[in-house]
Amino acid sequence: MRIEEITIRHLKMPMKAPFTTSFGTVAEKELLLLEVKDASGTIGWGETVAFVAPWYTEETLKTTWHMLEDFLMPALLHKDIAHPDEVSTLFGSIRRNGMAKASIEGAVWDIYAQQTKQSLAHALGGSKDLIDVGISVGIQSSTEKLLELIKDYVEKGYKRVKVKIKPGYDVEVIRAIRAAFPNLPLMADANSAYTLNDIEVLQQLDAFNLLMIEQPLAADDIIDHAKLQKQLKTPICLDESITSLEDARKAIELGSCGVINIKIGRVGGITEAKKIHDYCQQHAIPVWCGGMLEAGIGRAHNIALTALSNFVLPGDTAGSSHYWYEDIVTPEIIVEDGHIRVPQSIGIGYKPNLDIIDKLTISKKVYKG
Ligand code: OSB
Ligand code: MG
Repeated sequence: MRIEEITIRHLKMPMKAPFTTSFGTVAEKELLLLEVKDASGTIGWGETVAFVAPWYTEETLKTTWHMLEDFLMPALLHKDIAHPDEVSTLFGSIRRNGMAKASIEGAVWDIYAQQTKQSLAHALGGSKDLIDVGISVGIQSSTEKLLELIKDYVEKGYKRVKVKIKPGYDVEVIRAIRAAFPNLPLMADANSAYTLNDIEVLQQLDAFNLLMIEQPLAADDIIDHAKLQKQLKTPICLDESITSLEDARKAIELGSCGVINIKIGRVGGITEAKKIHDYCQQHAIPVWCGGMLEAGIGRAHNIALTALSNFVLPGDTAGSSHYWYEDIVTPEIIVEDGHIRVPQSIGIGYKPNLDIIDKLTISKKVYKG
């Protein structure tokens, strides 16, 4: 294939409820949607996951646009490529900026799946028909409100619940959840809010039979996490700290974690995500697919990736209606009994809905190189 034209749309999507983590609140999601066209006219879609502010990692919506416009699109446009794995080679001289890279690489995978007449999941080597779905619950204004939400999610059939924690909103909150739901598969995500000075608080969480504790320490750390893991019974899951296969190898060698959350954007694309998946499988480290409050295109890519066999733990990719009044794809992505059915049709299995996309678009630019 040869990419000849890319349309970037900047979308603003109202959320049903604001999502709060230890680093801040997202009340409205902004994203870039990439419509990528190759010489034969096949169109693939990609979505950026960076937030407007650099809270989670260093990338923002504006840095992703800058990287796409000034470096990534010039490196890709009008080049002959035989396989999506070559995209990361074309981007090889550009450091980091994984979310920008992943947005365009995901669209190339979509085109590749269509041209080889297979589902994206199949193109990636995935064979699951159903994937298990968990839910991530943001920080709430009261424990009562949190328990009510969890009750609703448990009744809806989600396979595990993850709650956000931060200093001062941790042990007592988890204790209350455990008391109300003794057998719930439960985990906590700190989004880097603690340091080794908080080790006693983190050790108290060992009493609650959590599946794992996600990213307790600094977003770029694997050394302190290794020290912490030696003093915790609960497995540590790394999110922010893992930006590449090399990071995963080092973290596993050091004993910094027992689980890895794979996010396509954070690791720079589907090809790198697959490599991390395979490496973890060889080293008996279970993985699951994280979420970034994606709209339908990003969600569809997550679903296809999760069809790979070492995604053995429920992920954070909920259905369209969890965050959105109206998603940008049809059919809507639905969760039934805690499962999403992996589409078997050609490509990503969902169609971008241009009427809804146009309604949510605040600016648009076409690039032909
Ligand atoms: O750390 O996994 C995270 C949302 C925004 C930023 C970071 C994270 C999250 C989530 C929600 O936990 C995932 C989702 O529902 O998409
Ligand atoms: Mg996380």
